[in-house]
Amino acid sequence: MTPARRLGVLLGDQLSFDLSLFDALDPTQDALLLAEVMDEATYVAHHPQKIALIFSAMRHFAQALGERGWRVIYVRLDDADNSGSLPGELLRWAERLGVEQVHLTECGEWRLQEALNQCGRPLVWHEDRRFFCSRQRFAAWASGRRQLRMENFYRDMRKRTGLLMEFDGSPVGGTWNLDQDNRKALPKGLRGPFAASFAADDLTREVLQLVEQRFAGHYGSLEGFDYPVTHAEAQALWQHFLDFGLAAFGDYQDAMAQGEPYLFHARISAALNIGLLDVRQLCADVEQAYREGRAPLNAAEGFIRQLIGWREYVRGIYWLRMPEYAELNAFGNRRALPEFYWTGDTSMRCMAQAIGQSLELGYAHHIQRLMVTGNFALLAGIAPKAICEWYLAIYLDAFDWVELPNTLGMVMHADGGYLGSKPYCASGRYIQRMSDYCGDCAYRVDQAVGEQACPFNALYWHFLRRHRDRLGTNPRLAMVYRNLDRMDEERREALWQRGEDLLARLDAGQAL
Ligand code: DLZ
Ligand code: SF4
Repeated sequence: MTPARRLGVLLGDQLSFDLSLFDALDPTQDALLLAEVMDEATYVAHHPQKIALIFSAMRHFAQALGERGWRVIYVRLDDADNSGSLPGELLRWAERLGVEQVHLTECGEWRLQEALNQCGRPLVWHEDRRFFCSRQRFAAWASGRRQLRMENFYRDMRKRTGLLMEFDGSPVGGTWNLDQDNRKALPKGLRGPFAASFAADDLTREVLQLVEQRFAGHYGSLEGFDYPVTHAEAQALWQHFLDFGLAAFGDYQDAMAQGEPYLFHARISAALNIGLLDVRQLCADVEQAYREGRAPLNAAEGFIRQLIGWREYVRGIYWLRMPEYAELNAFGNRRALPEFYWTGDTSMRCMAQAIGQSLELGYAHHIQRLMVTGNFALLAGIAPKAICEWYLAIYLDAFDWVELPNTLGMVMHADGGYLGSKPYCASGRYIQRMSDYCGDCAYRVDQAVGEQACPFNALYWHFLRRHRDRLGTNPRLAMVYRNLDRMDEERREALWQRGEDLLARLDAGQAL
């Protein structure tokens, strides 16, 4: 084995050519390592398409690095000497190559960073510059603030990046946040654009076979795998969104419709989170589309807000608060995750649709995640760890840094309001307003008690009542508590009983 001076380790979600680690290494005397390992593929039972995406994208990236003149060591899952873990492979290759130093880019997940730091070899860490806001910068922003709020962070980021800003320092259009203009329901008959599609090449087909053989026990379908696995394909998906999705994205960002898994969403989150797209480029393209009149401001601002606001905000919170953040459970929830999250087998139409498409595609958009599957878990008092694990396993874009704060903090309010000022609890009425699900449902959205009544309705009031101690003083919930208090006693009791009954059914392992 020809020795190398230094070894650069690239993780499966670090598939970018412009990592700062490359600046520190020299292709003529250093080597790069990418390793498919069982530990990463199984620390949760990832959706088979997620494993396929990452392995295929890793193999394509290794090939591209080789073409650029790098010496690449690529470990396949089935290689005879594969130790099964990233620290194991790092040590094995550092020794075989006799390297002086091992270089890495900051991990996305605390778990893996800990494991690597404890591998017994000093490591040279590089900042992950694929984000606008470094961990240190976020910590500096957060320090001394009594309360962290996305909106304040977002405005700071707009000023810092200059995105959608006027020369005088004011936001383009005069308002920072057009969230109010992102909430239109889908007019009847309007459909999203045709979906971009990516044919599997030989390399991807080989990976699909491997995943089918080795991960048959994981939930989720491998059939119809249709994700970009190279930078060029990811760029094509992005261009498809710019051409056909962006203009209507703003209006219908929160809408849901049967048989429309993507609507006007870009579906780029998986490609972005593993490094196939560059966030700066995405933001610049969206701003340009707005300035050239190809997209309205509510679309451009709404999209940029997701990237430089929400996405970077949750990452900042993750690194600020880990590892104790993962243990938080402000409501003391202990209920197991209902079986139907793994099968989609429920009479609740909204849940069946959102879960069904998640199992089929490894994808659901933010409102399906927040206001359908997430809202149900919140109202039903599911244990945060159980629902967090589900999101982490089932979505192709899910890595702990982004999934955990979104699920534990935003969806479950399990951090007691650290990340968001109020829980996103809602009755069936919200789902009815934003979707066409209710018309085809076995339950009646206009009823709250009785066998036919939409479960979200009674569970909503049950949730508010059982957590009155914690939520009753929240000014943003004052009106709903007033409504609860105004109900006559009989109605309040009937709602409580219906809620109790639904929760008892969940505890007995029955589907709803
Ligand atoms: C998610 C994932 C999977 C399924 N497999 C691998 C792998 O075999 N090798 C690898 O380097 N990375 C993989 N990943 C991504 C890592 O889990 C990811 O780098 C960490 O979770 C940190 O974000
Ligand atoms: Fe979902 Fe209730 Fe509407 Fe059925 S009636 S689709 S359960 S919100």
